[in-house]
This record gives sequence, C-alpha cells and structure tokens, in this order.
Amino acid sequence: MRVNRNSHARRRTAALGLAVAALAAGLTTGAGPAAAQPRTAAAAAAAPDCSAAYRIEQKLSTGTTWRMCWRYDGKAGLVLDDVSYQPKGETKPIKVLNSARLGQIHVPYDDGKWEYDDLTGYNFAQGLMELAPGECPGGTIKSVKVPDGNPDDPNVKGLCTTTRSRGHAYRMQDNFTNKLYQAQGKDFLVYTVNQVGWYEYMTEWRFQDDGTITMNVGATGSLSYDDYDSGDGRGWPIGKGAKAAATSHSHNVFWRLDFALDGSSKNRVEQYDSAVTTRGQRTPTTKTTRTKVTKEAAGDTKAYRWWRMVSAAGKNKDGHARSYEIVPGTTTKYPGRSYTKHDLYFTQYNKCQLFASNNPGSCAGTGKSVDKWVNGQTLTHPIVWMNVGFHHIARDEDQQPMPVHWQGFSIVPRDVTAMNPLTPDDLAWQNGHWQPRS
Ligand SMILES: [Cu+2]
Repeated sequence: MRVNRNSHARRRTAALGLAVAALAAGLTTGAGPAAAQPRTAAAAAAAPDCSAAYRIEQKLSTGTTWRMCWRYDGKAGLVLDDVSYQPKGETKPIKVLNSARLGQIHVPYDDGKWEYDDLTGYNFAQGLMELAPGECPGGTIKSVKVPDGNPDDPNVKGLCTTTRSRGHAYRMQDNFTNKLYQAQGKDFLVYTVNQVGWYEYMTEWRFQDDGTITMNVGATGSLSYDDYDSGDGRGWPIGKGAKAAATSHSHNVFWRLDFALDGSSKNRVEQYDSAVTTRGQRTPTTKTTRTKVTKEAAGDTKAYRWWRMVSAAGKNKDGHARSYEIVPGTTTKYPGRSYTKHDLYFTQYNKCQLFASNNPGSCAGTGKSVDKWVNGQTLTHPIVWMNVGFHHIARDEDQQPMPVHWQGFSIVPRDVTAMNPLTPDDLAWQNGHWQPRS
C-alpha cells in the first residue's frame, strides 16, 4: 500500500450543531447591521506581484488574447489576479476580474462521522503535485513555490498552461452566397493538481476565445482507504458481493470571484426571472423581469433565473453596458450547513473574507462563513461566491484510479463586444437588424 503523504492530515472534525437561521428560498437579504464590517476597499487595488515569472499571456490562434497574473496562496492554492480579455476587434485588454480563486472544498460524509474543509483545514495548497510533461500536452509547466511546503524543496513543477480545441465555435451557411462560415474554438487552460488525503483535485480554469471563463474542480485519485466501513446503508458495495461499501459523501466546492469589469470594482448585480403565462388554446406568453441586487444577498438557482455583473465603467461599441452572466453548473445543494444552503452569495468586498467556511484569520466580528457575511451591506464592490455540490455515491468503476468527476460553472460575456468576438471580417457589417446587400 502506498503511503499517502497527506492522510495524516485528515482528522475528525467536531460536530458543531450550530443553529442555522432559516432562510427563504430565492433571493434572501440579510437584515443585520452593517456597521460592524471593516471596510477595506483600498486593499482591492493592491497590485499583485506581476513580474515576468508570474505573468501569463496567451494569444489564441483565433485572435483572442487572455492576460493574467498568477500566485500561489498557502491555503487557496492557485490564485489568478488581474484577468483581462482582448478579442481581435478590441484595441486594448478588457479587464474582467481582480481575482479568481477557490473559496473552499467542503466534504461531509453521509454517516456524519467525518467532515472536512480541505482548503483551510487539510493542507490542500501543500498537496500541490508535480505534473509529468504528458499531463500538460502542448503547454508549459511552471514551477511553484509552495508556502509551508516541503522544507527541503518547496518548489513544485505543478502549474500547467496550455491550449485546447473546443470544437465548433460557430457555423453558418450564408443564405445569399452559400458560403460556409465556420470556426473551431480554442481555449486557454490553466490548472493545478492538489492531493488531499486519498483524493487528487484538479483545479482547472478555462479561458475561451469567445470570452467565456469556465472554472471546474475535478476529483480523482482514489476513494478514501479508510471509508470502506459503511455498514449502515450509507455506502455502495464496490468489492466482490456485498463487501467494501464505500461511504457516500459530498464535495461542496466554492469559488470566490472579485470582478472588475473595465477596471472598476463598482459592478452592479442584477437578477433576471422569467414567468410563463398560459392562455388557454393561445400561445403562452413569457415575461422577463429584472431585480437589482443592491444589498448583500444569498441566491438560489432555478429554471428561468439568471444573474449578471454589470460594468459601471464601460460600454461596448453598440453603447450597451458590458456585463458578465453567471451560468451555474449542475449542482446538488447540500442542506446540512448554513453556508451550503444557497447556490451563490453576493457579499461586499472585505479583505478578511476569503473562504466560504472555516474562514481563518482575525476577521473580528465578521463570522466564519459566507452566509454570515450576508448582513445588509450595500454592494459597492460585490464579491461572488458560487457553491457547486456533488453527492458522490461510489460505483465499481471508481476503482482504480477513480475517474475524474467534474463540477463547476461559467461566466459568459453579455454585451462585452458589440458582436460575436469571433465574427469573420466580411460579416462584420451584419449588426442589429441588417438589410441584405444586393
Ligand atoms: Cu468523492
């Protein structure tokens, strides 16, 4: 048996049994006092160390350039700062994010015996794995100095940057000329692998040539060696016959996004909901309404609901405010903890509030988890916390190694450019209600 270097770090956590405030479904705004929160907006502007070794710039073959700075945090692992997007038709980079990072990986087991906060409690960052060249095909593997890492050699060749094809970005057979317009999309990928206990987590950031950013965590490695004991019906047998029931558990992954559209953190949050009204035999109608989210809030996904972050500073060439839409991924929301009860949270920026649960540091009076930070402040610098859960009931195929299972979400440009950023030059005139040319 291979000795797992981090398995000692897995310890049983105390069952806290905290009382949880009942929160209504949908948009929930905390009503607590705002005055107790320290305000540190100036810290947001603190420039990351972006010397050449920490700068990432990739121009994709379709003409889009992504730029960012990377650093490695002793708890969060990979952090991407100052992320900007420049499609071929733009003369300068369009800033999207001040900072993007994981906000927690919370892993409670179904039998109630174990519960882990992998980032803040179980040395996720220190588990950075060296990547073999074949794991970063066509790309570059950067060396990462791991805080509190191996004292003999804290440098791990563990950060991959590479590109990948995505399949069709678009296809259109021109109605008038019969000309085929098609493009194969290209993505820029940045990823690390971190071992925690028996698991290995892939943290993948995917920057598409169409402006979309998709963030995913993939879990692989091995099922927990210590959890084949499920005799109480809370596991799934994965050995011969009814033997070796691997205990079922959840992976609740949080991301923390600090937007800065067009370089300003004063973004506005909007929620959209659509309602369909039936009208007997006539065609139903659908009405979409916008709700401005001006104060800290918890939100829940449902059909016909979406959110966007709107730029306070910039418009596209059509005169429309730039924005990024938040597109949730498939999730199984875990109702067991106050901080996992909602799919996303909008909180006012606070430099102390970095992890969705078990938040360390001296954040006096601000509470230990993201749900506590929704307490009535006006959003002048909103932070987005996304919670994506996966309930893992093991299957025979999980041995061995365990196939990667992914969870995550996307942010997608909405009116960042006036047209498709990949529009070919000879279609660039077809904006709005265009008239066919003879
Ligand atoms: Cu799992």
